[in-house]
Amino acid sequence: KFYPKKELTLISAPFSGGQGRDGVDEGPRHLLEMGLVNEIEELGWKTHFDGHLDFPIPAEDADIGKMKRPRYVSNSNKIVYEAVSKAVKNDTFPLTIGGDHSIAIGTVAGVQSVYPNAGVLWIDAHADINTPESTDSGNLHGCPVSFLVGLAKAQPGQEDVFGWVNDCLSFDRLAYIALRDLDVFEKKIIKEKNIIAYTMHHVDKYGIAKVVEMALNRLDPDGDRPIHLSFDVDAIDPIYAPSTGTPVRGGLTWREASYLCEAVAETGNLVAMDIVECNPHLGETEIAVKDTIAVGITLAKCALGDVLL
Ligand code: Z70
Ligand code: MN
Ligand code: MN
Ligand code: MN
Repeated sequence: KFYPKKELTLISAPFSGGQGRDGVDEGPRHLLEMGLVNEIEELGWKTHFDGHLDFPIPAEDADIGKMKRPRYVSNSNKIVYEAVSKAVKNDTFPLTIGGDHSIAIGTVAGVQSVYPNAGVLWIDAHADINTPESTDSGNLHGCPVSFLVGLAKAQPGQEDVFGWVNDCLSFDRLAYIALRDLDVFEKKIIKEKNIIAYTMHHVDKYGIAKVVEMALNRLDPDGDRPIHLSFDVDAIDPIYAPSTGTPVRGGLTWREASYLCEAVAETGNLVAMDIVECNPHLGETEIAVKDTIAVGITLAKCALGDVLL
């Protein structure tokens, strides 16, 4: 089992360059203002927080193929990578709060740099596995997984800005839960590579408890892999988490999402977590925003052992 120590490094990644909507970079500030650190400390975790990461905007950042803001996304992720790998090396639990999901290039690569056998549980309405060629939107938050598993390759003559990511994750160490909005290429690659993937259809068919159990059994058959939980709040139904860039109906309930995090915590193997895509500028009302931020805090608490014991 990993982490009996209960020491956490909070990494704030106020980054929105992986998609087109302002405000997701303000997610971290809202999570902090709503008391994230205090809630974590009440669970007995010593928490280190050195302030928000700073992501310089490159002077020149022309599209590369369809990719939008490639240098900004890559350079920012190098900063996230350094922060996460340092936190893990210091024997602390990195909780990274975004920001859009492109920051998981850095968080996953950072965890993998210290735990090269770690499994990644990707909880999301989307698979985020588009390549720079397959993406329709050009938004890199729809592509982080393709870089991590080595599907994204710079084309001849193209500047290789993501070359440093270096396919650190093997297909059998990735598992999805809550998928329901996939592009044609994404469905194809999930089948072709036999990626562990549970959609909302599976959640309805088996229930969340069984789905988490099956996902963990396949991701970590011997129960000896560190687990990295990368949680996109759009996995959750917009009834509960409306303030996000790409809300998709038919998602996890608050309780299913909470249970999922609790069940992962229960393995004792969770070594890192990301909470991404809270956008406090979106949402019909102030209550909608508050609800979404509150969901983010709840996910962190459940993953950090609240209600267990
Ligand atoms: C689409 C794309 C997306 C959120 C990922 C969706 C992108 N597949 N949206 N995460 N919130 O643009 O690649
Ligand atoms: Mn704001
Ligand atoms: Mn995502
Ligand atoms: Mn998503």
